[in-house]
Amino acid sequence: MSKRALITGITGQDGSYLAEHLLSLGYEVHGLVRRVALEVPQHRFRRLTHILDRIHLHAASLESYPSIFNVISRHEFDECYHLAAQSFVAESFADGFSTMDMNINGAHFVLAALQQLQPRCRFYFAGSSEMFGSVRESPQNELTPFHPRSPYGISKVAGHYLTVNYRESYGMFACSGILFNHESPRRGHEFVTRKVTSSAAKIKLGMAREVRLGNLDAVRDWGHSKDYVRAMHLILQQDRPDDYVVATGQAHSVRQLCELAFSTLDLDYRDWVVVDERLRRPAEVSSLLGDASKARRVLGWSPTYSFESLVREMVASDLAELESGVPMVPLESRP
Ligand code: NDP
Ligand code: GDR
Repeated sequence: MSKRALITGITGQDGSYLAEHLLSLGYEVHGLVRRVALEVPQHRFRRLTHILDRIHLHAASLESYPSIFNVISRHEFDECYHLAAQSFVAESFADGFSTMDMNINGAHFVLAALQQLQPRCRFYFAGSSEMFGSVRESPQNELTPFHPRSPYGISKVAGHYLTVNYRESYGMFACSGILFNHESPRRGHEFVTRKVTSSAAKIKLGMAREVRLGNLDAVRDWGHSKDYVRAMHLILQQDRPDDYVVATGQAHSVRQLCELAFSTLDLDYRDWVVVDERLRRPAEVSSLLGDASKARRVLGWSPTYSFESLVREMVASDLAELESGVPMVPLESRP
């Protein structure tokens, strides 16, 4: 019998790679999507086009407990990956209230519905290195104290502890993956890696004349989403539930990201990058670096992409997409 998994946030970067990964392992994959996504599938399902006929989609929203309860009451799931969230840190400063609502209540709704209806379903929470924020030590591991620096980071700390609390209170197999930044050609354009790689490609093709960025000195531990969704799956395959840091252990600055992305196209980033102070955040997380020794030891996980191969893949993909003139694969069918 194949296992059945529910992925919230299946239309996002990680959700789409995780769905592919689980399908390749023989899972029956279900996804939770917003009702509006079903209404404009060409745009909202662009990361899922190639697998739409192999997954089952259900309409629900993080703001609505009844909609989540309804989906979980209709199907038995072996595993639930809760990835849906307002995931853009800068946006959480602009609208902290809706970020808190979606990210904290959303996680709580999924946990509560599972506890009531399917307490044996294994649960994964998408925790984040943003929980470390103003870091107390470097590199950060599972024992490093949290000090979030944004409404987003605060919402993820709450979701993390909700997960731990359901595990401790009800004996649920509930785990939090504390994942450091991970990117891919499917990354949203608002995040700095994709902004830089797509802008470099546009500049190369004469379609843009500059890219405006905020803090070039911010340092992040960047990995590839494909590697990180493998870790999510492994976390739920262990004998006992636990929390894990997932990271590459290699840190680079936004400036180094720019240098590499532009040099891949024989460009000098200093000719094209404009620092715009308005893009700085009210409170910045200056540097994050993960220590994933526990994930390596217990899960047997390790990343396959280097920073260089990640950035080169993203630049090549953006260039090819722009040259083809077809930014998104057209949708042929809808579920
Ligand atoms: P994305 O922003 O690409 O995807 C977010 C997903 O959440 C989308 O499918 C989106 O649906 C869905 N969503 C947002 N709001 C709602 C809502 N109100 N109701 C239902 N669904 C909603 O994020 P990623 O794939 O990059 O990240 C996945 C998760 O991992 C997130 O929780 C993120 O915070 C967390 N994370 C990500 C890291 C990273 O570096 N990528 C690192 C650490 C944690 P729609 O398409 O309709 O907008
Ligand atoms: P982050 O990713 O906030 O770490 O959250 P993002 O790519 O947005 O920022 C990374 C760093 O780059 C700096 N920066 C800029 N960022 C953006 N977006 N745009 C700019 O123009 C710019 N200039 C400089 C930022 O200040 C920051 O320091 C991501 C998300 O995926 C979260 O959901 C996830 O939890 C964390 O990674 C781990």
